[in-house]
Amino acid sequence: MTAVRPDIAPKQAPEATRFPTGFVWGAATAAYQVEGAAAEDGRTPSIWDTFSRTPGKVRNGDTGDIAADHYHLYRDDVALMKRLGLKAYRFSISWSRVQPTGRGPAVERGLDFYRKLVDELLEAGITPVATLYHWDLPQELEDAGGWPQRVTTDRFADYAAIMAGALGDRVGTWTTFNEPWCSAFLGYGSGVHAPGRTEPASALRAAHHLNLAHGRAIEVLRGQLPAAAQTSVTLNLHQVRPLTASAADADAARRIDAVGNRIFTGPMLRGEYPEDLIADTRHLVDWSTLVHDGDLAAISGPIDVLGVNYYTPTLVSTPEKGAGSTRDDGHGASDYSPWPGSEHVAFHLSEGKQRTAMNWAIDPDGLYNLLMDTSRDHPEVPLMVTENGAAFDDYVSPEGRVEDPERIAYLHGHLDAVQRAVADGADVRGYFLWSLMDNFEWAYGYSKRFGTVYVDYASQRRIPKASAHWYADVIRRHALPQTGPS
Ligand code: IFM
Repeated sequence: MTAVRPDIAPKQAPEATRFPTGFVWGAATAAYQVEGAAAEDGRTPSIWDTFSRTPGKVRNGDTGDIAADHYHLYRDDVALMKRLGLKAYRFSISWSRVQPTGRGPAVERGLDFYRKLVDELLEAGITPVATLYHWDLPQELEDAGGWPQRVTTDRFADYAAIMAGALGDRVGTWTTFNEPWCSAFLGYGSGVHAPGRTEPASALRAAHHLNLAHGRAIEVLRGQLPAAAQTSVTLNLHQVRPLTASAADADAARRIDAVGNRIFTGPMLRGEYPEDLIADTRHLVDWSTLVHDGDLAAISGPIDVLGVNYYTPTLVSTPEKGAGSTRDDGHGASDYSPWPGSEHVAFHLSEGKQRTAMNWAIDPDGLYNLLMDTSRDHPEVPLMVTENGAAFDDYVSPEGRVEDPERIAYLHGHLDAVQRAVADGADVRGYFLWSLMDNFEWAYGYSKRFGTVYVDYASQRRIPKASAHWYADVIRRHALPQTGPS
């Protein structure tokens, strides 16, 4: 027998690092982006129905009228999720489907859709994760003033009670809002999202009322749901970086962190608005009258999980840096800024990084840093990556396949970042890929494909992309493959 000399022994592949026991593997969608059936079973228009019908607001004049027709195809979609081995599905509820006009009694036909969807998921062994609000305010509530009006928080608390009553016996994880920053600042600041208003003061007022509505809904959910239920909110926390080490760029980063992140984490997790945010914006709103006694206590009721969405970092400077463009912050072009009080900050594209079809730099370290920073700043709350993914220009090959190696590389890099953050102490409980399937990408319509499943909109045929098979394999192993994609 020939002994193998230690110095020439074949290199053993290192044992793949497994994700923590109980780490949740999921995929996410949102009602207006996938459901379609916009006028069926009593649903009334939301602000996105109105916005997408307004000429010039959405690319190609696309609307969510049909979208991926999930409303009719949900059984097939759940079966597909099961085949992929998904353990959880994060979806949102269309408020105007279950409570048309946003007031008054619920419509049973609307509630039935979600009951059936949830039952189908449970039957397939997939955990439902319900988001109450993913940007689609009933149009009648916008007509009454929308999120800048405090009364909208009353409507949201009523709606939360309806949903807890209808689904509380079968949904164990509830999220109040998805990315309230977008609702407030893209919806009422830059106007690139519905309802398309460009009023900096209204955007700040909307942010406070979204915070308050979150707190009030958490209280309602806590009062109605079984003790084991988990409550959460999902924030698109900006991983803000200064362009240079200058004091001016550090101040630009501080400002964007304040109005991009701490405007939500401050009241929700610390029970206070940051003083620097108030100073930066006090020429626009009177915070002392906007925030009533008791609001901060209501907003800061405990949550069980903080959802974090991450796609790309945010690189900022003072405007004198020249190369920066105050318009291209990655959130869509507008003559109006979504950064009230900090309109002068310039945004930059990171050099030397590959980009997605959204022109967003691919930077997994941003996710690592975001998870580490958030767990350092808020160690009391476990984290969940509730969205991460990428759009690429996917197409079906003549053989009927969709090869998306760039998406596999993106997911591999970002899941590796999650694993590094977990190894370094961040309490990250799971990962939801955005998105389960191609869908209506807001102002970009159907021109951007974020899905791990391709949707042929003409036939509504679903084709799992190569990344879906790759993700299924990761889920099965509970670990990343040893080598990244070439
Ligand atoms: O499609 C959106 C989603 O609705 C919210 N988070 C970002 C995604 C990609 O832009």
